[in-house]
Amino acid sequence: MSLIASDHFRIVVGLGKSGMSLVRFLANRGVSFAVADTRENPPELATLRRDYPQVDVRCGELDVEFLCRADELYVSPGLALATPALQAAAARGVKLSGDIELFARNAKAPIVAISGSNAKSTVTTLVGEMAAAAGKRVAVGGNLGTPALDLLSDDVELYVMELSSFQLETTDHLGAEVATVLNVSEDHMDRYSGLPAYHLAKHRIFRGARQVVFNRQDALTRPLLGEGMPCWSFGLGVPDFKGFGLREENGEKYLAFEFQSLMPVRELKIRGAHNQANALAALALGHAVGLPFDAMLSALRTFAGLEHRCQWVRDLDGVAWYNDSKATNVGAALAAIEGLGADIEGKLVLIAGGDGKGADFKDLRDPVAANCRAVVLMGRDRELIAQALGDAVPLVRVGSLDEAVQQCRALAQPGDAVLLSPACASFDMFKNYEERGQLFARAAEDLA
Ligand code: UMA
Ligand code: ADP
Repeated sequence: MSLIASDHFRIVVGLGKSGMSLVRFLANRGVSFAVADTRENPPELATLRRDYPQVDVRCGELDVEFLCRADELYVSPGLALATPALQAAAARGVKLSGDIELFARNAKAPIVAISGSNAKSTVTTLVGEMAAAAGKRVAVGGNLGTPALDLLSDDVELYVMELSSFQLETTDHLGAEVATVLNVSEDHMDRYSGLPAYHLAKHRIFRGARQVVFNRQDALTRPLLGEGMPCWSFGLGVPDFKGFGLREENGEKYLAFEFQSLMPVRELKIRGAHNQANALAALALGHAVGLPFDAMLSALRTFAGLEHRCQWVRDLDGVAWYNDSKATNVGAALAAIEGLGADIEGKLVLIAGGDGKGADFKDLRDPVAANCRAVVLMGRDRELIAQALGDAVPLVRVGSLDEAVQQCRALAQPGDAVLLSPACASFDMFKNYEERGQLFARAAEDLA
């Protein structure tokens, strides 16, 4: 069964990476469809016109009459479902769906589904590496890397999927073998009415799941469980039955499962308490899908972390420089400030600011006061951060990242670390967080 009715008409809304994966998927299955995008020149327009010249594409403001020709709209995660034209179509009986729903209906191998405000990419990549080390034919992607539909293949034995709240909003029934929300802290408050709405979107990941993994240190990650649902936990405390955690033996800290020590923490290449939690989450997910411990531990010993996540750039005159450009929300920046702050002799000189997505920055104040020598502020929302920090530490305002790097060079003392961990998205000043991180690393490397 193709699991997609071919006698219906669909419209793909949004022609970015996920939209283009939908186009390929629908075209390969002979489904009739069109494409719409609110942008005049969406990123994949040239590819679509080259590879599928017969497909009807409408660019610019969404036309409700056009949308209502479809039985179902596959909406990009980049577009809010609250968009009036989408809501108008929905009110007239058009179903709003997305690429992950189609993926779930068509995937024949078990799915490990991973969401959370932070650490998704790190944990997804780790579970992927664990599965590969165990000899599984594993496909890794979703919100990270390859779009979900492009991963579908009869050869795949296990899917490891990073899923965003935006993708989950259009997913009715995922049916994962194991699902987790790693942590919940404010993010994307420009798309949600508040934390409850965001939390609700994230928890859609548990729909139809056969097993769950939750974070013992974050009550917001616990799903409402059906009776008898196998349930594993992770957290930095001592683990109990069905739990992954940390144990101390002869003065040495170990990653542990239930009452069994697995591996000394010092053998991990990824640093900081938050990364210990990430390693434990990956072990719990891998264990739930039957990966052997020896393969999982060998992956943990070699995984050096992803680019732009608390990544060491260089040492200069006794000051270490770290790129944490992926810290696009307050929770991620807090993990870096507290994690790295505890690891260094001196203080942090922090670079923060950008597009705050409607976040409240007040939670930064105390950790910044405890760990930072100064904060260099840039970007659209720098004054909002300045207000939240008050007089906790000296604040320096700059107009560019290069200027920020120069200021940090002047402010940092031997034993200190300079940390780019903006607590904000990058779109006000850069193409994306990767560009921000690369420009920071280059500017830091150029310092003499
Ligand atoms: N847009 C419009 N009009 C449209 C469609 C999109 O203006 O009709 C704009 C929106 O501002 C939107 C942006 O374009 O935010 C990108 O939308 P897109 O449809 O071009 O996006 P894709 O290239 O398909 O990328 C999406 C995910 N993007 C978002 O959720 C914003 C990618 O996650 C994901 O990798 C990709 O699908 C494949 O699955 C990126 C992301 O930033 C990495 N995700 C957020 C995050 O991680 O915090 C959730
Ligand atoms: P995501 O895909 O959810 O954005 P990443 O693995 O890319 O997650 O990490 C994003 C940011 O979150 C990085 O800045 C990283 O330092 C921070 N981070 C990593 N692990 C955690 C954690 N367990 N809790 C909070 N923040 C974390």
